[in-house]
Parts: sequence; structure tokens; C-alpha cells
Amino acid sequence: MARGRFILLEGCDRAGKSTQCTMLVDALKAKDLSVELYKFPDRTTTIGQMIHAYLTNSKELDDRAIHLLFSANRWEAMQEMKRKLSAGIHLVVDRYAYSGVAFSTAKGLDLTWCKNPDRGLIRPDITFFLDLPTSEAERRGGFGDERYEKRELQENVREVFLKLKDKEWTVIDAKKSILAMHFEILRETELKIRDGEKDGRFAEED
Ligand code: Z5A
Ligand code: MG
Repeated sequence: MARGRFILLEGCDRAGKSTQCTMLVDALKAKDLSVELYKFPDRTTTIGQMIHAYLTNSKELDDRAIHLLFSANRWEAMQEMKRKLSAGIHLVVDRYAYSGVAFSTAKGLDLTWCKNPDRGLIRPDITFFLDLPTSEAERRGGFGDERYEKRELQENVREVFLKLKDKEWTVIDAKKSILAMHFEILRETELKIRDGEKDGRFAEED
């Protein structure tokens, strides 16, 4: 059986990651593919609840401590994600380790220090980076409710994302309409899935 593909949507705040993840999962299901959605932070776990308390300003934490909690929140999902990929289930993932590094580095932590706790996590087969200027993000609903939703920090975060971007990322212009973005993401994903069926490769780990 071909291994499922790990499809990651990363990017700037309000770029439409969650909207696109849901649309992609629905479109793949409509094609009778086996697919599940993961979202980080996963606020349902004990660690996720600590992260939620921090993001909604009801708890203060040292910058390094919260960085490690975000990473631990990914590690606690790893075995289950691995099992699902091995069983041929495709995973659509809403944010991952790049968000972890981008936000903590933008707050002033060292880039290499930030990358270390995530070393060894399963690597995505395809990474979409949804790029949106902060001025556009501010015009979309809900900006300003959580701890990190501040213009200056968001600009720094985007800069770190652009530094992390490697040539394998697929950049999506998030100023486009929801549907235009969806068709672009779906087309690239289907190509990747077909590729995987040909060779049944497993993604390497770091
Ligand atoms: N964080 C971290 O620090 N470290 C980590 O390791 C991780 C995360 C994993 C919470 O994340 C915070 O955690 C986040 C990063 C940090 N901090 N901030 N800020 P989250 O994923 O839970 O955040 P969120 O609440 O889901 O927001 P988001 O991800 O920024 O939004 P989005 O998913 O990209 O966008 P959306 O919810 O799909 O759409 C936002 C609005 O825009 C909505 O009204 C849509 O209808 C509209 N929209 C969407 N697409 C379009 C287009 N194409 N045109 C016009 N309007 C659109
Ligand atoms: Mg989201």
C-alpha cells in the first residue's frame, strides 16, 4: 500500500490556512481518498490547554518554555500521525514546526535554538506557504484577540518565514480569492499524491 502524503499548510496570520485545509480535506474526500486533518497547536490535549491559556493571555510563560510546549504538542501527535501515514491515510496539517520557529525567532530567540526541539519530527511531503502582507491580514476578521496578533510581531514573523522558505515550498499568494487558492492547492496536492503512488516512498526524517 502506498504511504499517505503529509500535506502542510503554513503561513502568515489570516492567510486562510484553516479555510484552505478544510476545503482541501473535503475535496480529497469527495474523490474517495482517505484523508484526515491535523491542526497545531492542538488545543485539546493537556499541553494544548496550557498553550491556549498562554495565547489567550490567561497565563504568563517564559518565551523558551512556551516554545518547548508548542514543540511537545507536535511530538505527542507523532506516533499517531506515523501510524496513519503508514496505513495510507493522507494528512492535511494546519501549521507545524515552521510556525514554531517563526514566532519564537520573531520574539527574539536564537534561530538554531528554536529549530532544535523539532528535529526528528516527520517531514512534510509538500509544504504550501500562504503569503499575505500584514496590512491585508489586519483587514480580515478577528485580528487583535490573541497574544501574537500585533502588527509589528506579525511583520517580523513574515520575515522569518521568508528566511526559512526553501526551494521545495510552494508559495501561494494569499491575496487571491478563496477559490483560486483552493484550486491551486488541490492541483499541486493531487500531483504529489500521484507521485507517491508511483514510488511508495517514505518521507525522510531529520
Ligand atoms: N504558534 C506558535 O507560536 N508556535 C507554534 O509552534 C504554532 C503556532 C504551531 C495560534 O495559531 C497561534 O499560535 C498563532 C501562531 C502560534 N499566532 N498568532 N497570531 P492558530 O493556527 O490557532 O491561529 P488561528 O486562530 O487559526 O489564525 P490563523 O491561522 O492566523 O488564520 P488562518 O487559518 O490563516 O485563516 P482563516 O481562519 O482561514 O481565515 C481568516 C479570515 O480571513 C476569515 O474571516 C476568512 O473567511 C478570511 N479569508 C480566508 N481566506 C481569504 C481570502 N482568500 N480572501 C479574503 N478573506 C479570506
Ligand atoms: Mg487558522
